[in-house]
Amino acid sequence: MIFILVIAALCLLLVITIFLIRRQINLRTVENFLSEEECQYFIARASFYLENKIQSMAKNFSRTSTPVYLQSDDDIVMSVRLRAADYLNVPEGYIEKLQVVRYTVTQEYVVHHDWFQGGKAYTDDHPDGFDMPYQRQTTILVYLNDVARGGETSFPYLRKKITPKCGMAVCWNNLWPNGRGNALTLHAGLPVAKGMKWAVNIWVADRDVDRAKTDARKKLEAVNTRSDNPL
Ligand SMILES: O=C(O)CCC(=O)C(=O)O
Repeated sequence: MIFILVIAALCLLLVITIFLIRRQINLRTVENFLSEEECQYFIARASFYLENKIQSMAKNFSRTSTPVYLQSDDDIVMSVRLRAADYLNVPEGYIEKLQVVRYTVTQEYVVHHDWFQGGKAYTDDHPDGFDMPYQRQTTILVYLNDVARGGETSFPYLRKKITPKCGMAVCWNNLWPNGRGNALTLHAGLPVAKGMKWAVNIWVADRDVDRAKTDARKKLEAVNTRSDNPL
Protein backbone atom coordinates (compact mmCIF):
# COMPACT_ATOMS: atom_id res chain seq x y z
CA MET A 1 0.00 0.00 0.00
CA ILE A 2 2.78 2.44 1.00
CA PHE A 3 4.62 1.50 -2.17
CA ILE A 4 1.58 2.42 -4.29
CA LEU A 5 1.20 5.74 -2.43
CA VAL A 6 4.89 6.59 -3.03
CA ILE A 7 4.56 5.80 -6.76
CA ALA A 8 1.37 7.89 -6.98
CA ALA A 9 3.07 10.80 -5.18
CA LEU A 10 6.07 10.61 -7.54
CA CYS A 11 3.78 10.55 -10.57
CA LEU A 12 1.90 13.56 -9.23
CA LEU A 13 5.19 15.37 -8.62
CA LEU A 14 6.28 14.62 -12.18
CA VAL A 15 3.00 15.88 -13.62
CA ILE A 16 3.22 19.09 -11.56
CA THR A 17 6.88 19.63 -12.60
CA ILE A 18 6.03 19.16 -16.28
CA PHE A 19 3.08 21.54 -15.89
CA LEU A 20 5.26 24.22 -14.24
CA ILE A 21 8.03 23.88 -16.87
CA ARG A 22 5.51 24.17 -19.70
CA ARG A 23 3.90 27.18 -18.04
CA GLN A 24 7.32 28.83 -17.67
CA ILE A 25 8.25 28.31 -21.35
CA ASN A 26 4.68 29.19 -22.38
CA LEU A 27 5.08 27.98 -25.97
CA ARG A 28 2.16 29.40 -27.90
CA THR A 29 1.12 30.35 -31.43
CA VAL A 30 -0.62 33.52 -32.55
CA GLU A 31 -2.45 33.42 -35.87
CA ASN A 32 -2.13 36.45 -38.18
CA PHE A 33 0.56 38.15 -36.12
CA LEU A 34 1.65 39.59 -39.47
CA SER A 35 -0.66 40.27 -42.40
CA GLU A 36 0.03 38.63 -45.77
CA GLU A 37 1.14 42.01 -47.15
CA GLU A 38 3.63 42.46 -44.30
CA CYS A 39 5.00 38.94 -44.90
CA GLN A 40 5.47 39.70 -48.60
CA TYR A 41 7.14 42.99 -47.77
CA PHE A 42 9.63 41.31 -45.39
CA ILE A 43 10.47 38.65 -47.99
CA ALA A 44 10.95 41.30 -50.70
CA ARG A 45 13.17 43.43 -48.49
CA ALA A 46 15.32 40.50 -47.36
CA SER A 47 15.53 39.21 -50.98
CA PHE A 48 16.84 42.61 -52.07
CA TYR A 49 19.62 42.39 -49.46
CA LEU A 50 20.44 38.82 -50.47
CA GLU A 51 20.46 39.48 -54.23
CA ASN A 52 22.64 42.56 -53.80
CA LYS A 53 24.85 40.84 -51.20
CA ILE A 54 24.41 43.84 -48.90
CA GLN A 55 25.24 41.86 -45.75
CA SER A 56 28.16 39.52 -45.34
CA MET A 57 27.17 36.38 -43.49
CA ALA A 58 29.19 35.00 -40.64
CA LYS A 59 29.72 31.25 -41.10
CA ASN A 60 27.62 29.20 -38.73
CA PHE A 61 27.97 25.46 -39.04
CA SER A 62 24.77 24.58 -37.22
CA ARG A 63 22.70 26.61 -39.68
CA THR A 64 22.54 26.16 -43.43
CA SER A 65 19.71 28.68 -43.82
CA THR A 66 20.58 32.31 -44.59
CA PRO A 67 19.87 35.14 -42.10
CA VAL A 68 19.41 38.83 -43.03
CA TYR A 69 19.05 41.70 -40.54
CA LEU A 70 16.49 44.40 -41.27
CA GLN A 71 17.16 48.01 -40.28
CA SER A 72 14.36 49.57 -38.25
CA ASP A 73 14.18 52.44 -40.70
CA ASP A 74 10.75 52.13 -42.28
CA ASP A 75 7.13 52.27 -41.18
CA ILE A 76 6.34 48.59 -41.72
CA VAL A 77 9.34 47.23 -39.78
CA MET A 78 8.71 49.81 -37.07
CA SER A 79 5.01 48.93 -36.77
CA VAL A 80 5.88 45.22 -36.39
CA ARG A 81 8.44 46.08 -33.70
CA LEU A 82 5.84 48.13 -31.86
CA ARG A 83 3.27 45.32 -32.19
CA ALA A 84 5.73 42.82 -30.69
CA ALA A 85 6.60 45.22 -27.86
CA ASP A 86 2.92 45.82 -27.19
CA TYR A 87 2.18 42.06 -27.25
CA LEU A 88 4.82 41.42 -24.57
CA ASN A 89 4.26 44.69 -22.75
CA VAL A 90 7.90 45.82 -23.00
CA PRO A 91 9.47 49.00 -24.46
CA GLU A 92 10.33 48.84 -28.18
CA GLY A 93 14.02 49.31 -27.32
CA TYR A 94 14.06 45.77 -25.83
CA ILE A 95 13.71 44.31 -29.33
CA GLU A 96 16.84 43.39 -31.30
CA LYS A 97 17.20 44.17 -34.97
CA LEU A 98 14.71 41.89 -36.78
CA GLN A 99 16.30 38.92 -38.49
CA VAL A 100 14.72 37.33 -41.57
CA VAL A 101 15.78 33.76 -42.34
CA ARG A 102 15.51 31.97 -45.67
CA TYR A 103 15.69 28.20 -46.12
CA THR A 104 15.89 26.50 -49.49
CA VAL A 105 15.34 22.74 -49.97
CA THR A 106 17.43 20.66 -47.50
CA GLN A 107 18.43 23.71 -45.47
CA GLU A 108 17.90 23.64 -41.72
CA TYR A 109 18.96 25.07 -38.40
CA VAL A 110 19.94 22.22 -36.07
CA VAL A 111 18.97 22.18 -32.39
CA HIS A 112 20.06 25.28 -30.47
CA HIS A 113 18.93 27.79 -27.87
CA ASP A 114 18.21 31.45 -28.56
CA TRP A 115 19.61 32.62 -25.19
CA PHE A 116 23.28 33.49 -25.02
CA GLN A 117 25.81 31.13 -23.52
CA GLY A 118 28.75 33.44 -22.98
CA GLY A 119 28.19 35.00 -26.40
CA LYS A 120 29.74 38.20 -27.74
CA ALA A 121 28.36 41.41 -29.23
CA TYR A 122 30.16 42.92 -32.23
CA THR A 123 30.12 46.58 -33.27
CA ASP A 124 32.17 48.62 -35.76
CA ASP A 125 34.32 50.09 -33.00
CA HIS A 126 34.77 46.70 -31.29
CA PRO A 127 35.18 44.19 -34.14
CA ASP A 128 36.65 41.61 -31.72
CA GLY A 129 33.46 41.73 -29.73
CA PHE A 130 32.58 42.16 -26.07
CA ASP A 131 30.57 40.00 -23.66
CA MET A 132 26.84 40.01 -24.44
CA PRO A 133 25.42 42.66 -22.14
CA TYR A 134 21.84 41.32 -22.14
CA GLN A 135 19.87 38.11 -22.40
CA ARG A 136 17.12 37.16 -24.86
CA GLN A 137 14.09 36.70 -22.68
CA THR A 138 11.53 35.90 -25.37
CA THR A 139 11.47 34.72 -28.97
CA ILE A 140 8.70 35.55 -31.40
CA LEU A 141 9.30 33.61 -34.61
CA VAL A 142 6.88 34.57 -37.38
CA TYR A 143 6.52 32.45 -40.51
CA LEU A 144 6.39 34.52 -43.67
CA ASN A 145 5.01 31.79 -45.94
CA ASP A 146 3.41 28.35 -46.00
CA VAL A 147 6.02 25.67 -46.69
CA ALA A 148 5.17 22.95 -49.24
CA ARG A 149 6.83 20.19 -47.17
CA GLY A 150 9.08 20.08 -44.09
CA GLY A 151 10.55 23.10 -42.31
CA GLU A 152 8.66 22.57 -39.04
CA THR A 153 10.01 24.12 -35.86
CA SER A 154 10.73 21.27 -33.48
CA PHE A 155 11.02 21.43 -29.68
CA PRO A 156 12.34 17.98 -28.75
CA TYR A 157 12.03 18.36 -24.96
CA LEU A 158 8.47 19.65 -25.27
CA ARG A 159 7.58 16.99 -27.86
CA LYS A 160 6.16 19.67 -30.14
CA LYS A 161 6.52 20.29 -33.88
CA ILE A 162 4.98 23.40 -35.36
CA THR A 163 4.10 23.59 -39.05
CA PRO A 164 4.88 26.96 -40.66
CA LYS A 165 1.87 29.03 -41.68
CA CYS A 166 2.04 32.44 -43.31
CA GLY A 167 1.68 35.22 -40.70
CA MET A 168 1.55 32.91 -37.68
CA ALA A 169 3.86 33.62 -34.75
CA VAL A 170 5.39 31.04 -32.40
CA CYS A 171 6.34 32.58 -29.10
CA TRP A 172 8.16 31.25 -26.02
CA ASN A 173 10.15 32.35 -22.97
CA ASN A 174 13.86 31.51 -23.13
CA LEU A 175 14.75 32.09 -19.48
CA TRP A 176 13.97 30.74 -16.04
CA PRO A 177 12.47 33.26 -13.56
CA ASN A 178 16.03 33.90 -12.19
CA GLY A 179 17.16 35.12 -15.64
CA ARG A 180 19.21 32.04 -16.53
CA GLY A 181 18.82 30.33 -19.91
CA ASN A 182 16.33 27.47 -19.97
CA ALA A 183 17.92 24.43 -21.65
CA LEU A 184 14.47 22.93 -22.26
CA THR A 185 13.79 25.60 -24.91
CA LEU A 186 16.10 23.67 -27.26
CA HIS A 187 14.61 23.86 -30.77
CA ALA A 188 15.43 23.37 -34.44
CA GLY A 189 14.25 24.49 -37.86
CA LEU A 190 13.85 21.09 -39.55
CA PRO A 191 15.08 20.62 -43.14
CA VAL A 192 12.81 21.97 -45.84
CA ALA A 193 11.76 19.09 -48.10
CA LYS A 194 9.94 21.05 -50.81
CA GLY A 195 9.66 24.76 -51.63
CA MET A 196 11.15 27.61 -49.63
CA LYS A 197 10.73 28.71 -46.06
CA TRP A 198 10.90 32.31 -44.86
CA ALA A 199 10.54 33.47 -41.25
CA VAL A 200 11.42 36.46 -39.13
CA ASN A 201 13.00 36.27 -35.69
CA ILE A 202 11.84 38.92 -33.25
CA TRP A 203 14.14 38.49 -30.25
CA VAL A 204 13.16 40.36 -27.14
CA ALA A 205 15.85 41.18 -24.59
CA ASP A 206 15.57 41.59 -20.83
CA ARG A 207 16.61 45.28 -21.12
CA ASP A 208 17.11 48.06 -23.65
CA VAL A 209 19.45 46.56 -26.27
CA ASP A 210 21.24 49.71 -27.48
CA ARG A 211 21.64 51.11 -23.98
CA ALA A 212 23.05 47.77 -22.75
CA LYS A 213 25.59 47.70 -25.61
CA THR A 214 26.58 51.34 -25.05
CA ASP A 215 27.05 50.77 -21.30
CA ALA A 216 29.10 47.64 -21.95
CA ARG A 217 31.26 49.48 -24.50
CA LYS A 218 31.89 52.33 -22.07
CA LYS A 219 32.82 49.89 -19.32
CA LEU A 220 35.23 48.12 -21.67
CA GLU A 221 36.79 51.42 -22.76
CA ALA A 222 37.22 52.46 -19.11
CA VAL A 223 39.00 49.18 -18.36
CA ASN A 224 41.22 49.54 -21.47
CA THR A 225 42.09 53.14 -20.57
CA ARG A 226 43.02 52.07 -17.04
CA SER A 227 45.21 49.24 -18.29
CA ASP A 228 46.92 51.59 -20.82
CA ASN A 229 47.80 53.93 -17.97
CA PRO A 230 51.02 52.81 -16.19
CA LEU A 231 50.01 54.79 -13.08
O1 LIG B 1 13.18 28.23 -38.63
C1 LIG B 1 12.79 27.79 -37.55
O2 LIG B 1 11.78 27.10 -37.47
C2 LIG B 1 13.59 28.07 -36.32
C3 LIG B 1 14.49 29.25 -36.52
C4 LIG B 1 15.38 29.50 -35.35
O3 LIG B 1 15.35 28.81 -34.38
C5 LIG B 1 16.35 30.61 -35.40
O4 LIG B 1 16.51 31.23 -36.45
O5 LIG B 1 16.97 30.87 -34.34
